[in-house]
Amino acid sequence: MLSLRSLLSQSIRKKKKKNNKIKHRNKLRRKCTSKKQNPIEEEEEIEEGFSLKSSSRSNSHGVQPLGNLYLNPGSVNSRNTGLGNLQILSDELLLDILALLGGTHLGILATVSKSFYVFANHEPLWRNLVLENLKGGFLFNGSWKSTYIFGFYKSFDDVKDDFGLSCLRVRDFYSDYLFQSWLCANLELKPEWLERDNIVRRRGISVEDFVSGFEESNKPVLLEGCLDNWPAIENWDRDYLVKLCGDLRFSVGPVEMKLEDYFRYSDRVREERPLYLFDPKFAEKVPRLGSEYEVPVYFREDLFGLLGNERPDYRWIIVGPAGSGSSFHIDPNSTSAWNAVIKGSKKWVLFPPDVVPPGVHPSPDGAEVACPVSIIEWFMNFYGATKTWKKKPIECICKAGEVIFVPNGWWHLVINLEESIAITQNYVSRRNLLNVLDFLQRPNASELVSGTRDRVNLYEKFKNTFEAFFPGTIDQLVKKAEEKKAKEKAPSFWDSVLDSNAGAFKFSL
Ligand SMILES: O=C(O)CCC(=O)C(=O)O
Repeated sequence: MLSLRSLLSQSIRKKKKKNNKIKHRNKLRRKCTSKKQNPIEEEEEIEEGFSLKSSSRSNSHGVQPLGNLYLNPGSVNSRNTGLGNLQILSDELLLDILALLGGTHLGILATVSKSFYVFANHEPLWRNLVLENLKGGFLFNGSWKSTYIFGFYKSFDDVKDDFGLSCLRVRDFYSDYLFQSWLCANLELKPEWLERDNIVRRRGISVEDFVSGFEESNKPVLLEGCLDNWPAIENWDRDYLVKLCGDLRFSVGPVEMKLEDYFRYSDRVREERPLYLFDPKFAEKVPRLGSEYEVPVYFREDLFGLLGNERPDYRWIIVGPAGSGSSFHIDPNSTSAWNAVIKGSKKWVLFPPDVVPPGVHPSPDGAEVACPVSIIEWFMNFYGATKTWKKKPIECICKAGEVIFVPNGWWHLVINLEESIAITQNYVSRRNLLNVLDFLQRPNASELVSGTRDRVNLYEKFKNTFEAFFPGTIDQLVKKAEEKKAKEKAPSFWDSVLDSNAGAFKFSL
């Protein structure tokens, strides 16, 4: 019999995104629904040990995975009967069409049939409407639909409180797409997804050891104890930040929000891909934030700094609730990065440049990446595949006070395990200068280069500025890289002895 997981993996929902820096308890184990309502979920709960978040919202419209239809003989999918001729459209296409409607028409459409009621109440549609129409000026109400209505009709009593909108449960509505969207928003991370911890950890190493042991070999490392002197570690929590930042707005996905409003949202939200605060101008907006941390000694050589204000975006404050994070990507412009956790903790999964993570499909020119809609979906459908891979990903949980080094070209995924505050910076040192120059002069630089308006000219500008400061260094680095490559290719003494022996043996036959 099909399990829920196999059903879900048949309908992998892909999202495409630019390969840029985006730049997102008391656990009560309980079953998805009662056995009678949902036999597959019941079985999956026992078989796979999935559990829902203690604060999970019920599957408000009663949508079931398609597999349940086949286990309920005689039942007719009310998804189809209520859509009329539109039933031939896939759920995804139907939702794309509904996304063209404004709030009023979406509201009216919800009254047409039970099926339209479910589709027209799909929360991501209302999320888009809120973000498009109210920008970052919304007060999240517990659901995007109520936030939208309250944003426009403040006197509408019914929507004043969280979850105040009445929700109808629709019987016999089967859709993998809608069910998975709800499931991914409400699923607790499985403990086995967090168990593997195979990153190298170092405390108090010298800069030389960092360079020779990790930067030159382009290997990740988790550095402990190097944020101890940061005032940020002591000071930064949500009360401090809200007070310090007041009414200033920070980049949150496509909008700008006040911190207070963002925390109101992140406290109440239960969605598959929570909005993530990721702001590259935080230190210009609030200079005190910039002065309460310093670049760890290992990362102080940052050659993009030679460009002054013309350098691409390079530092971000990152804030997000549990479940928020960054889906698989490679960092911009072939830079390396460090990411320091100030509050909370983050689960990291990293793959080296020559291994594309399962479920991730970069376009041939690398400008776009198709990957599962959410991080949870990746864990559900693809994480297991890595168990049998020879080249296992590097994984760890990075806790407050720790820094991870992300070498250039490495794929990485990050999920916050609790509300987290972090600082990350991308940089170019002499160890990755040639990679960066190579990246900046690719033929499709206008698509690939990010974090600056002057994408096409960045190569010339950076190369010329660097040459002016360090004449001849690029040639030296090229020569060194060629020597290294030749050394790697040349057979060792023993290989050459064995080769010549083998040859001698062959000819003596
Ligand atoms: O969500 C995070 O903290 C990770 C951010 C990240 O992957 C990046 O800055 O490249």
